[in-house]
Amino acid sequence: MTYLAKPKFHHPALPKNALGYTHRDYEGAISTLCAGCGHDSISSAIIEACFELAIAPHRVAKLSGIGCSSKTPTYFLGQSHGFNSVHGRMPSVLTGANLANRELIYLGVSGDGDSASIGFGQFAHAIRRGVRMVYIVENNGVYGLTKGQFSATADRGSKSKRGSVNRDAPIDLVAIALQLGATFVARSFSGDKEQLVPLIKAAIEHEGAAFIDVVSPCIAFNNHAGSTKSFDHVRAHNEAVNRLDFVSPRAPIAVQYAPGTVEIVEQHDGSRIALEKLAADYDVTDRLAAMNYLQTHSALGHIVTGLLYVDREPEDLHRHLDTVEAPLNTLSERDLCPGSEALDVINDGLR
Ligand SMILES: Cc1ncc(C[n+]2csc(CCOP(=O)(O)OP(=O)(O)O)c2C)c(N)n1
Ligand code: SF4
Ligand SMILES: [Mg+2]
Repeated sequence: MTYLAKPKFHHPALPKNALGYTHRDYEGAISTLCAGCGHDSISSAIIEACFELAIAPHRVAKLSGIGCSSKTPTYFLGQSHGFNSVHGRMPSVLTGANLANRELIYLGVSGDGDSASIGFGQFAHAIRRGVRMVYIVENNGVYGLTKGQFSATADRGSKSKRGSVNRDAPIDLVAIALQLGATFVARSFSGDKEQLVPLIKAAIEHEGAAFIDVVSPCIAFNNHAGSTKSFDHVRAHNEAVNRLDFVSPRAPIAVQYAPGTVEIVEQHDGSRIALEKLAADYDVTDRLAAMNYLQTHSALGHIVTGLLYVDREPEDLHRHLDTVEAPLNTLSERDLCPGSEALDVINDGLR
C-alpha cells in the first residue's frame, strides 16, 4: 500500500466557511482505493457536507468496520476522532462511544458485507435502539476488499464478473431500517453528489438514528453488464422520489424549485429540509407508505432514491435510558458515588 502525505499548503484564495476553515481542513490522507471507486465520491460528499455545515472537525467521531468502504474514514476528516473496528462491529463500538459522550457527532461508515452479512445483527440493534448517528452503508453488492464475492445485498439473478448468477434473495437495508424504526432513512447514489450532500447534512442534524444506503459501484469487481450495482445500471434505473436542500436553523429558504412542488420538513432542532417532490404521491413522513412504495418499485426493478422517511420528532437512546447530559469522563467521584444517604433514598423507593 502506498501512502503519500498531502502538502499542508492552503492557497489563500480557497473559499472558507463560517469557522474560517477550507475544504482542505476536512480532508484526510490520499485514498488508496481503486481510481474511480464509488466510495471515494462518498468521502468527498462527506467532506463537502461537513464544510458546508461548518462543523469543527474535533466534534466528529468517525467509526468503521473492515472493507474498502471501512477504510475510507482515513481519507476524510483527518482531524476528527477515528476508530477502525472489527468486521461488522462498528455499530456496537459506536453505541458505546455515543453513550459515553453524546456531545460528538457520530458518523458510522460501513459496507454491505460489513452491515448486511457479518454485522447484520449489530446493524439491526443500533438502529432499533435509536442511537443518534449517521450510519452510511457504501453498498456495492460485493465484498470488494476480498476480491468480489457476492454480498447479501446482491440482487437475485445478478451476475458476477466471472458470469456466475446470484440465486439468493437480497437484503434491502433500507427496508430493514424502516421496519426497525430508524427515524431518518434515505438511499442515494455515489454518482449523484447533488442529492447526497444535502442528505448527509440533514442526517447530521437529525436527532436520532439516521441511515443512508449509498449505492457505490465497485469498478474492479461489480461494474459489468449483468450487475445491478454498476454505474450504467444505477443511472438507468435510479428513480428519485425527491431532491432536497438542507436549510440550517434561521437561514432564509431560497430554493430554485418550481412553485407548488416544494415541501418544507422542519426537524426538531429547527433545521429545515426543502424537498422538491418528484413523485407527487410520495409522503416522507409516512413510514408504512414508504415501505409499500419501496417494495412495489423494487419489484419493478427501480432503485428508489432520495429522502425516504423522516420522523420530525425523533427520540434517541439517551432519551430512552434517561442518561446524564455530561460526557462520562467529566463526572466527578461525587457525581458517581453520591454517598450512603442517596443510596438509602433509592433503596427506600424500591421497598
Ligand atoms: C471477522 C472477519 N471475517 C472476515 C473478514 C474478511 N473480510 C474483510 S473485508 C470483507 C468484506 C468487505 O465487504 P464490504 O463490507 O461490502 O466492503 P467493501 O470492500 O465492498 O467496500 C471480508 C469478508 C475479516 N476481515 N474479518
Ligand atoms: S476493490 Fe472495489 S470497492 Fe475496493 S477500492 Fe477497488 S473499486 Fe473500490
Ligand atoms: Mg461491499
